[in-house]
Amino acid sequence: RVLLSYEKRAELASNAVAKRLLTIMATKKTNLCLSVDLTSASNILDVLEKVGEHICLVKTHVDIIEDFTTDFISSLKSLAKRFNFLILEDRKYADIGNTVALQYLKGIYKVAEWADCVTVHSLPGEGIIKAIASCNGVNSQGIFLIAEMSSEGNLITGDYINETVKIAEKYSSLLTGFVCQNRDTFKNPGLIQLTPGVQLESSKDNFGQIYNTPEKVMLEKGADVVVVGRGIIAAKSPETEVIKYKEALWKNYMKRVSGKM
Ligand code: UP6
Repeated sequence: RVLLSYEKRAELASNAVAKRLLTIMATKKTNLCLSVDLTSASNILDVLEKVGEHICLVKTHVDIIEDFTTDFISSLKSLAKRFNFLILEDRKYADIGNTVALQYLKGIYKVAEWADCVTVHSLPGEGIIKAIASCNGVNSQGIFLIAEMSSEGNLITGDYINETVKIAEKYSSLLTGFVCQNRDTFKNPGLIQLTPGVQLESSKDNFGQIYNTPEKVMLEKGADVVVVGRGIIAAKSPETEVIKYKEALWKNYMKRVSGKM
């Protein structure tokens, strides 16, 4: 899987969002996802104005925004269109299917109306995937299933990972990919490995987040789309930093597909 180009992977993907994302990555020559974990709508939009051309995906946590409005969503969508990136709401749904469908469609945020894809825990079982897929949002739906986490001491076991991958095989056309940390976690080349926990230097934060380098996640861990949050948004100049990440990731992607790893 990891030796194939994103163009080839786009051909092999059966999920429409996976196809679109892989095509954007190949066209824009970037596999960087910005995790825009800021609490002010205008700060989010400002950062995206500056870095939008360098990313394939923006990852939001919409429930941390203090001044959320539907205007914010309109602006976010127009930036996504202008710069050609997709939107992933990292809600990490984890309840029974019926509740998740309500959380996805209703409430203040109406995620189904604007997010191209969402993240979902496999913990409740396959009903959670069926529930999201049954909601007819405006967009074609994409789902990233969480198979592994980046945080130290997380409770996910080998059996949990295997069972998660089995569910994914059954619903592969509904899935965009996995949130996971290792290249051996799954084999299907039509699914995308989204890997968070990345900074330019290996390190940890105060709450157990573990950071690996771009080189390590691309060459050893098999990441396809790489999520960077504070490495970019907490930097003095996000617009300078975003280019460093984009280039470091793409250089290692090129190494990987040319077989020089
Ligand atoms: N995230 C992880 N690890 C996971 C899953 N998701 O860090 O296993 C998310 C976090 C955060 C982002 O919720 O939004 O990725 C990482 O941000 P950071 O680069 O600032 O640590």
